[in-house]
Amino acid sequence: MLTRIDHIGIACFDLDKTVEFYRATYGFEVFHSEINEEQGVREAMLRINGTDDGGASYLQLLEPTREDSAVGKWLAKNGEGVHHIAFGTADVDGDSEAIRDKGVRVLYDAPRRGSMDSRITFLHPKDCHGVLTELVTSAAPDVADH
Ligand code: V0V
Ligand code: CO
Repeated sequence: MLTRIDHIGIACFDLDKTVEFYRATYGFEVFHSEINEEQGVREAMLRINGTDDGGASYLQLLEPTREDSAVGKWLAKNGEGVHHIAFGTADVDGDSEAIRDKGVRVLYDAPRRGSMDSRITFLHPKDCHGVLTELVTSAAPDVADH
């Protein structure tokens, strides 16, 4: 079951400048940052709020590490902006299989590693009315997704 918005992914050209904008304008601080080479991103998670299910919602600021990455290609075509939305679930495997059975393309055969050791997969934007949609199970379900 999808229980919350885990994050909104925002593509940017310069992560440090964008982090500074969110800090100076809204007061949001970096909760976590990392480089994910498989996904080709340098990213910062800004924690916005906790939710009733014990999880949290974030803004995920994304700078590409290479031009041919998903975010690099998207930025070249569209410029900066909202790149994807991510729903949180305690069961990314089961939920993605159920959604695949409805005829929506799930991009990975098995979930891959996401931010903070989460497990993630993506639904094709062309099957989701133009929205690249991610499903996330946090690393510590006892803390984040119960
Ligand atoms: C591409 N399209 C999008 C889109 N990206 N539409 C909406 N939102 C997006 N973000 C459209 C694009 O305009 C084209 O439409 C069509 O899809 C094919 O795009 P393309 O430029 O030819 O690119 P592809 O097909 O090579 O790649 C698109 C997909 C790719 C969605 C397959 O971006 C992908 O695999 N994304 C999943 C991985 C990802 O995004 N990683 C970065 C975040 P027209 O022009 O044909 O109409 S990593 C992350 O979130 C992490 C680590 C985390 O949360 O922990
Ligand atoms: Co994401």
